[in-house]
Amino acid sequence: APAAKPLPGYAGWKKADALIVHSSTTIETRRGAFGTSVITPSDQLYVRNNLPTPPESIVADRDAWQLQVEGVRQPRSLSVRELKSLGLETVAMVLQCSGNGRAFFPSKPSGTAWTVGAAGCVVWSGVPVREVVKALGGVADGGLYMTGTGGEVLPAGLDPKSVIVERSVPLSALEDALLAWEMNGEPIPLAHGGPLRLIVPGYTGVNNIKYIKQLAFTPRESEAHIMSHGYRISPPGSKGDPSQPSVQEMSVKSWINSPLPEDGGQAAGLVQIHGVAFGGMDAVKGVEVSTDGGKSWQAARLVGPDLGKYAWRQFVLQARLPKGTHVLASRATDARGRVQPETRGENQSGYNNTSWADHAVTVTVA
Ligand code: MSS
Repeated sequence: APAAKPLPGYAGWKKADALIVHSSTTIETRRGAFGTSVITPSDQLYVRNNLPTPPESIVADRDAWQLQVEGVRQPRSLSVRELKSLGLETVAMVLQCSGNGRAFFPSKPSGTAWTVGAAGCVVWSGVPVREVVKALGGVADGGLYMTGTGGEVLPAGLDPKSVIVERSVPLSALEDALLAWEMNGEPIPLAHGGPLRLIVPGYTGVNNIKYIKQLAFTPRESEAHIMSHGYRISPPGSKGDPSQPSVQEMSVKSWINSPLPEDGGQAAGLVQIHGVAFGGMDAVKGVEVSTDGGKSWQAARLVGPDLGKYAWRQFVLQARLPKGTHVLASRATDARGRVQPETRGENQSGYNNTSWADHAVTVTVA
C-alpha cells in the first residue's frame, strides 16, 4: 500500500489513524472510526477546503472578527463580540460534503473519491441569523437569497469570481441558519471555519461558509463560479451551468459502519450491525437492514439520543450471521415517508449519492 499522506499543518491536531488524507485540502473520516456516540469528535471530522486555509492569525482574537451584513434595512459590520450579544442557539447537524459517496460512481467523476467519510454529526452554537436580521431592521426589499462569502485571502492574479467561496441559498433557509462560533463544545477550529461560520442545517457542506466575512440578502444568486457553475447537478457528459439544480437540501441516507470487510474475520453467530441515518431536511423515521443484498429487509432499532431532525441517528440490527459471505445494506425512511433509493442519481460530478446499494458492504464470516 502507498505510504499514508501526512496531515497538513492546520489539521495536525487531528487523529491521523481515524482519517484518510486524500490531499492537503481533503481529509476523510474512516468508515470504521464513526463509533456509536452520535457526535463525530472534532479530531476525527472530515475537512474539505476549496482554497488554501487562512493563517492561524485569524483565530488569534476571535471576538474581534468582523462580519459585514448587507441587504438588510440597516447594513453594517458586526464583530463576533457583538453577535454574541444578539442571541444564542445550539443545533446538532449532519455536515456532509455534496460529493460524499462519489467513489461509488462507476463513471469515476473528477473530484475527491470520498466513500462515506466526508460527513459527520456536529453540534454548533451561535446566534440565529434571524436575530441578526431583526437587529438590523429586517431583510431589505427584493432579498430572495442568503449569500455567504468566505474570508479567505484570494490568490493573486486571478479573477476573484473564479475562486471566491461564495454561496447563495433560498431566503427560506434563514429560519434555521446560525452564525456559529462554537463546535462540539470548543471555539470552532480554523480547519472548520473559525472564528465564525454560517451553518445552514439540512444543506450540503459547501453551503456552510467558513470564516464568513459577509452575509448578504440578495435579489440574485452569487455570480461566483462555485455557485454559478460549480456544485450543479448536471447530466453525465455535460458541464455545470446556472440552469441546473444546485446542491442544496440533503435527502434521506444511511450507511452501515460495522461490521466492515476491513475489520476482518467476523465470527459466525450474533452480530450487532450498526450505522448512521439522517433525513436531511426531515427527521429519520426508521431504518431497515438487509443481510442478503436487499432481497429481504428487517426493521433496525434506533439507538442513542435523538438530537433533533438535522442530526443523524444511530441504528442497530442484531442478527445471527452464519459462515459465508453476506451483503449488508441499510435503507432509511424520513418522517415524510420518503425512502432512501436503491440507485444513485447519475450526474457529471458525482454529487448527492444516497444509493443504498452503493453503500452496502460485503463481509465474510468464518
Ligand atoms: N467555506 C469556505 N470559506 N471555504 C471553503 O473552501 N468548503 C466548503 C464548506 N465551506 C469551504 C467552505 C465545502 S465544499 C465543504 S464540504 C465544507 O465546507 C467542509 O467543511 P469541513 O468543516 O468539514 O471542512 Mo463539499 O460540498
